[in-house]
Amino acid sequence: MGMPEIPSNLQERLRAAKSVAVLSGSGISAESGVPTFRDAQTGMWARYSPEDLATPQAFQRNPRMVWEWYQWRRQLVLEAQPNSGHLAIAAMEGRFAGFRLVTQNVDGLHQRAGSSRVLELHGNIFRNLCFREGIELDELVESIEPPPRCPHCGGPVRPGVVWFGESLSGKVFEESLRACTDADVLLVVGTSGLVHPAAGLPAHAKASGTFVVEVNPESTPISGLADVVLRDKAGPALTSLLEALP
Ligand code: BV8
Repeated sequence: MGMPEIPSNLQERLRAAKSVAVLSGSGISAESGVPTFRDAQTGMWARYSPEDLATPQAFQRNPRMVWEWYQWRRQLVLEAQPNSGHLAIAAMEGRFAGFRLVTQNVDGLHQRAGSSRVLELHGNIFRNLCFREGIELDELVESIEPPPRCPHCGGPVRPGVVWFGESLSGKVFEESLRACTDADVLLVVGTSGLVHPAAGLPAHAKASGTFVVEVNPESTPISGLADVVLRDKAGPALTSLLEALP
């Protein structure tokens, strides 16, 4: 299968663009072998849905199980490599006067691909926080019964991600909203557009006059408002897009 065609209107928009923003979701990490949020969970986690595990209530109910789910995911991500989609986005950074990357992902693969100043709406799976105090921890006290404990108060340690029912960082969200609405072109890559408030960013961008592009093999609630849809996988589509740049 040849590389995806980039429509001429999109090529023109990118040529004229001073600022470009990208909003990515777990679909961009799929080609790295990291399951998306709505893929069936595999192995021992098959019977759980992420929405049931990624909540403060689940952690309070069963800290060991939730902690071990994150340890399993951390290992998966450490064994994964950034793919051509991550690399194309990292390369785009140097091609526009203004470029911002906003991600819903917590896997850190954009940073490993070379992207800088990544706005992580939902935190990062490799950070550790005290569940009681909310502060970030650099060292943990191992305990016989996982999760490890906070060295200050002895509380259980949790991953530094935003769980369902938890508020995003106001600062990060404001900066992400501005990045999307200030952009001449917004590339929305690999997201089902179901998780709010992140899923509302493309509509805000569109309302402010941004040219919105969706890159996703499947249609989503964002497809209807996109000016261009590249119904393709992120890797090949973003590689073609990068090659079409002046
Ligand atoms: C909030 C970190 C205010 C954790 C994540 C009831 C009570 C409380 C809140 C709510 C409620 N009802 C609704 C809400 C709001 C809730 C929400 O939106 N729920 C959804 C399920 C309806 N949101 C929240 O709770 C947010 N906080 O609202 O705060 C508040 C506070 C208190 C009380 C009320 C409100 C917090 C949301 C953040 C949750 N944390 N991650 C962790 O990772 O463990 S979200 C999680 O989903 C991931 O970060 C993931 O990125 C994100 C979104 O999913 P997607 O990235 O879109 O991934 P998905 O699998 O869905 O789709 C993949 C897509 O890729 C597909 O479209 C597929 O076609 C495509 N694809 C596949 N392969 C490829 C590809 N695309 C390109 N190339 C490929 N190769």
